[in-house]
Amino acid sequence: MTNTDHVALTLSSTSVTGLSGGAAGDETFIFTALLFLPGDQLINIKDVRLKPGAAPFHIRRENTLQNPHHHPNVEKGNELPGDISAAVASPMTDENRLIKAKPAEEKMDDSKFAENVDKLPETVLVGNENGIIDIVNNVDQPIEEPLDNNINDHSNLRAEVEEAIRNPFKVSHVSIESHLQSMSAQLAKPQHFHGATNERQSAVVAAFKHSWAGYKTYAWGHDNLKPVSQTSHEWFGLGLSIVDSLDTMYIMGLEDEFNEARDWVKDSLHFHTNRDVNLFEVTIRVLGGLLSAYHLSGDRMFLVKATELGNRLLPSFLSPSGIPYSDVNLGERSAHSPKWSPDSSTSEVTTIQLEFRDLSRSTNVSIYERVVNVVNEKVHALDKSHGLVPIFINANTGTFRNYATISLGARGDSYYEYLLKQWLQTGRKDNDNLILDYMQAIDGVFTQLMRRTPREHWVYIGELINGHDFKPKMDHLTCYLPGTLLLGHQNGMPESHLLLAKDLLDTCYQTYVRQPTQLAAEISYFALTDKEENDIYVKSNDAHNLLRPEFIESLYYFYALTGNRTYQDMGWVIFQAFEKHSKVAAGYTSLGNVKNTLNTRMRDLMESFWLSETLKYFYLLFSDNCKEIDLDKWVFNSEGHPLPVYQN
Ligand code: DMJ
Repeated sequence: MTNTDHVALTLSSTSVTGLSGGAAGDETFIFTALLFLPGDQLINIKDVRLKPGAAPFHIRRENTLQNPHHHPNVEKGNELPGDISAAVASPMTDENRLIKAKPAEEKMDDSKFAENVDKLPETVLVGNENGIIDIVNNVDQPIEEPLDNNINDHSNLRAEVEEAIRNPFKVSHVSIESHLQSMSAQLAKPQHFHGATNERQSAVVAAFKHSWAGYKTYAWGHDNLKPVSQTSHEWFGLGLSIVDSLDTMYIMGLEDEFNEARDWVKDSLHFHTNRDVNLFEVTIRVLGGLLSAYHLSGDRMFLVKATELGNRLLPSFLSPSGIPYSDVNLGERSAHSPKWSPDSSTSEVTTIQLEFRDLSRSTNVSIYERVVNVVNEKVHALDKSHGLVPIFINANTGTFRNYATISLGARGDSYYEYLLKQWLQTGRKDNDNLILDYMQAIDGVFTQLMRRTPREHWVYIGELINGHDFKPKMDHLTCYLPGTLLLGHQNGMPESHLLLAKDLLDTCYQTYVRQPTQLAAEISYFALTDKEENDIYVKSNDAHNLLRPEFIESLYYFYALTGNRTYQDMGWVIFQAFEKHSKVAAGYTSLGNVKNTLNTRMRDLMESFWLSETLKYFYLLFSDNCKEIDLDKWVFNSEGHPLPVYQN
């Protein structure tokens, strides 16, 4: 394929047959010349075209708690309305902006946006006697819906779940195939993509093909490729790289590769092995990957496999509380807490809902959605700290672990992501706890976790150790947040979310371009005082790069929702850095040290999220059509798999 090739692909159901490491390295930061180029702010509010009538939540903030670290240097006149305005007013000067923002070349067509968010409740935030912020609807009372509050309180649900576990090849007492046959008219129709249309997209496709060739040669059928030793890596024994890649290949127009992966799924993907797997990882990667492949290709074989897998994952939900156990044995169909702890990770039990709900909506079998709704309700009912959640939760008691860390990084991250995305998936319902919890959580981020560095004023999201003690540490995982905040703003969240998104995106970019390799470390630290040598720094043990997608994902949302090509240029810098430092003869490898170009210490693993997320988001970021995937119609799961938005 040449750089300018256009691939026309029309796949139909009939045509388709087919966390640490690193030792001491060079601690010196190298600043690129670009860093000091004069320019406008990277993101201008006017770049962002809000859906007409959006921003429906009018929040009175006079009673909200103040974060004293919000705005050390904001001058009067720069302030935005409300007490958080100064918190997000950028202190960045023109001199230290990286790249001058370019005008949007793709004009957004407002008429194509989904219906306005015009029926959402107005809310007010009031401080209660404990200083905790309550969100109070000042319009209608929430609509009471019948809930399966606890799977054990509802013998029907429990009995249905147990029946599905006993007969994983059946739904509603018939084979999965017969059931789907009976609802043929409602099954997904194939989507159409045209392949790469420019040199940058073609370069990403070439990177995918290089990765795929290495995987095929040295690790076919195994979970991951070890591209340096040219061997395979097994985690769950589910061919993770194949299943995670299906939709990426479909979107990129790689018909031959898609078909060979499809054949492997049909003939060789089995779930009967007596082996513990992680509920969350298998849900986002395998269930999400199969469902996305089904919705894009219209090939019902993927839905059959997804349904069998859904049945085999159900034992996790038979805990005393309804909060799922983290580990499930797909063959034995039993589940338990992790061996090392009685607790599940909070992000894990709250990052399975998009997939289970989609499985129910796709099959007209309600149990999958009902079991995850129980989890939603349980977690919603728990006490939180300013809307923020501890990172551990006990599946037996259904309570958060006392004094657990609060973080938007590892084990906390996608709780917040899925509050918003579930609300989008279900048609942005009025008075929905999901969006109210999301808003309260982001307010908690503002008041409890967000700070600026003292000299250069980079905005970052820290952690609360023991739930209380602030630590100026941010995982790369947190760099998903700018994209999620922008997506929320596009759907009616307040202006402050946009401004935080913008500032945080800038900071995440810095975590890349300040490193000699131009690749971000797994964890970055931020100065608390102006006595520290650097505003942003990386400890030697945190200097690894695992080919993670989060920042590229955020760049994608910024491009998709603004059409501003500046974000493509930022992504291109990073893509080239991966090409330079991570590419090896048999694929792309994780690195142990991003702080020294001469000693990157290859770690020899190509995680499946490189294929499902990082390369997919690069490809979509570089598209000439910022709406190649319409974010009004599709919602990406946490592993980068697009699933359809439903109207309710
Ligand atoms: C992916 O598996 C998912 O994005 C998950 O939500 C977080 N970790 C990895 C990528 O970094």
